[in-house]
Amino acid sequence: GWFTFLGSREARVYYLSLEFYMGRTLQNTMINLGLQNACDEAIYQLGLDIEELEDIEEDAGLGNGGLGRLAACFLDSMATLGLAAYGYGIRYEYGIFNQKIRDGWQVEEADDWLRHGNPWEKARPEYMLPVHFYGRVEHTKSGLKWVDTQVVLALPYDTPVPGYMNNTVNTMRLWSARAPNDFNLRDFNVGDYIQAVLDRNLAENISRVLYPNDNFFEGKELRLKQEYFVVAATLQDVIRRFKASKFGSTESIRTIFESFPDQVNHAFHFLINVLAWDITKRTFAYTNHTVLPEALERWPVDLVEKLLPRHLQIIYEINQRHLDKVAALFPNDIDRLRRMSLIEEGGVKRINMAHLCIIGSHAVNGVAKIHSDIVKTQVFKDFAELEPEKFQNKTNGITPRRWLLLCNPGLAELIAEKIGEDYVKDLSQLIKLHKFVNDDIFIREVSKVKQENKVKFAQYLEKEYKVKINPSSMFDVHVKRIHEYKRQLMNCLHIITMYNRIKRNPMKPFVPRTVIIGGKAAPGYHMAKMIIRLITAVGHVVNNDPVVGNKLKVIFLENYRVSLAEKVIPATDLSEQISTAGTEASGTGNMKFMLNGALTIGTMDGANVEMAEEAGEENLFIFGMRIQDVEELDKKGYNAQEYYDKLPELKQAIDQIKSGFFSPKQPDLFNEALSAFKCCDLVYPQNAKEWTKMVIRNIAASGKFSSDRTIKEYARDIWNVEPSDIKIPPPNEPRDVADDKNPNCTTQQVKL
Ligand code: AMP
Ligand code: H2P
Repeated sequence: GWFTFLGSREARVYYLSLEFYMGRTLQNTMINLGLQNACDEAIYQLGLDIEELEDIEEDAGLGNGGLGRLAACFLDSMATLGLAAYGYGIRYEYGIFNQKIRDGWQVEEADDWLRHGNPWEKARPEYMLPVHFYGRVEHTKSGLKWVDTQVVLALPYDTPVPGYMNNTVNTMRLWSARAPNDFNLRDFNVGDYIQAVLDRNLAENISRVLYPNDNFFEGKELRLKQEYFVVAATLQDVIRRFKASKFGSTESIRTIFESFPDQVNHAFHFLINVLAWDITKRTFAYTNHTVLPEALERWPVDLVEKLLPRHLQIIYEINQRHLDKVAALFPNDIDRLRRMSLIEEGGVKRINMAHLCIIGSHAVNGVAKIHSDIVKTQVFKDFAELEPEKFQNKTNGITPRRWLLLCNPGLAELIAEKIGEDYVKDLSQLIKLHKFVNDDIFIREVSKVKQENKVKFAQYLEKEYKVKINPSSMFDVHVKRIHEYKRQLMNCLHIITMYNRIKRNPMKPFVPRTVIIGGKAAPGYHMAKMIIRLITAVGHVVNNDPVVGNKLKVIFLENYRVSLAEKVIPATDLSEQISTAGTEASGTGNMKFMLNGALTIGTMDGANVEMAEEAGEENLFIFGMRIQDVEELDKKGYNAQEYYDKLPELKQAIDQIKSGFFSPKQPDLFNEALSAFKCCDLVYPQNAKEWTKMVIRNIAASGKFSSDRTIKEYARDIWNVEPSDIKIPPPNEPRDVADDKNPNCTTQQVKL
């Protein structure tokens, strides 16, 4: 969720997220503060290797995948654009698990990322706040009261977020759960002091661990506690800051709340307990990140009633008013009322959280054109008919600082030589590279940088994992969370098909290929884990077949994470973005590969559609069904057998998996994995120069996908705030990085 305070230059933007997938901080800080060269030089003088030092830092893995990394890119862009923006989230003691591969299977290890301390954070005990849970609702003379609650304290930790070369440092504030000192002593366990101290863990478990699900809703009580914890603590903090500001301090409470929406935007039920419904709507905006039905939150009413009894009553009240409005506009349309209700009946009664977000916000947006269309015309069609003006698109982006300057200095420098350095803050300038598409020297230099990146990555793999790959083969990379809709299984069928082609005709020329697949499976997602096992099994057979030799290698990249993405993406030739049309909301990995000079093999899904629009469809390898084809096929009924019967190579691959060819010790291992697949046709590159020209056309066309552009659009169309690119020079006395006792200092400034 997001929200902003104040429609003007003083506005504060609040980005609330259960995930901030920050990765490492050291190099990014040096780059954004313009200190990288000085630091490199100093470290070199000390006889040390800066890259070795950088590699010691743990990733801050407080996210699962694209959604959490988007939040991190947005923080960088908001600071770079000079918006007074705060990221608010949870300081998980354990981030996303570390993935180990044992005997070809995924095993999970706890991510104890704080073991050696975290030098980037500062605890702020002076801003600790209470959050209430459980209890009951009492009728009193002054109205309904929520009483007998259990209190957990929210202790904030601040991390600075520097903008790129603009003397601006924003704050990411993450809450840690602390038990009050009288926890379980006052009301319970009287006399059992030891047990009461041990029970403090129960309260502090709220911020213990990140839920490792990607695109999947699991209705766990602890997760609901996490969600309420971050919202309740953050809203109190925001209101406290507002009251202390020049807008809040001299006003009466009533007036404060009247001017609140102009100053804060994104969506919450908690707030209506404090503010009126229309103020809530004007304050919040809702961004939808997925349309997969199993990912959308539907909290059981019983659970909400137990944890937040008063909030449930308020949700019922909101629903009543909402349905009255719908009924007035669409009389006698009972089915529409059922579809649009916040409460889903039939079976377990549940609250549809997306419905609540839509009606409680002034804007609703998807994250790529195709996705925003689906949101508006399919998934939330009824709501768009009610309030069409709410619905918008904001295509995702990535920060060019981390995803080009930091991870691919060779390419960044080459680009700067041609078009200057301003593109780092205005990525649309990459279009100027177009005039070098036929420049032989530039073509050679671009392909040389790619080759260097590939050699470096190959050396890394050999050192860390003892696997040898051929750096002159094509690096075909499929890295992202393992999920059926992302179709790693289809990629695997393609690998088997290539293998069979080599075996059938070993003398026929074959473009040597190294297929690299990486990503974590949610620990409870059985099929995703089976897919990993299939990939490692196929790799075992292919990599050890002397007939195949150097032509084809299959690597499962262990423990894919932000810092590993920074290594593999610049070394990639071919980027796999092959989700079924209509399933991947946007994707952001696709953009990182495009910017780093990989060509995309992909479906017309998510932001791939706009990448093809920018670069020209002829500069991507687009294949597969379009969204209309998927709809038609769904109507007609999808019959996998038909494809199996029609396509002999596919039949062979499936038969091999079925017969235990890749798992001789356990021939029936993969039977269940075979139930779902789709097929595809590929185009192979043959001509190195033509390939690099396509690469240059892609880089030149990737300017749209900067998160700076995304944030500017949110600022203009949804938050009504103005980015201020030019910052006031720093004052003489340096200020405490997160000193928000200076209410007039919207962004904090650091003296270098
Ligand atoms: P996607 O759009 O699914 O390709 O993923 C978007 C981005 O999220 C990637 O480029 C990575 O930066 C990050 N990402 C996705 N999955 C993971 C993962 N398992 N571990 C670390 N980072 C990931
Ligand atoms: C999700 C979507 C992506 C989208 C991202 C950010 C939930 O992340 O599926 O398509 O780009 O949000 O909006 P993920 O990459 O984890 O699947």
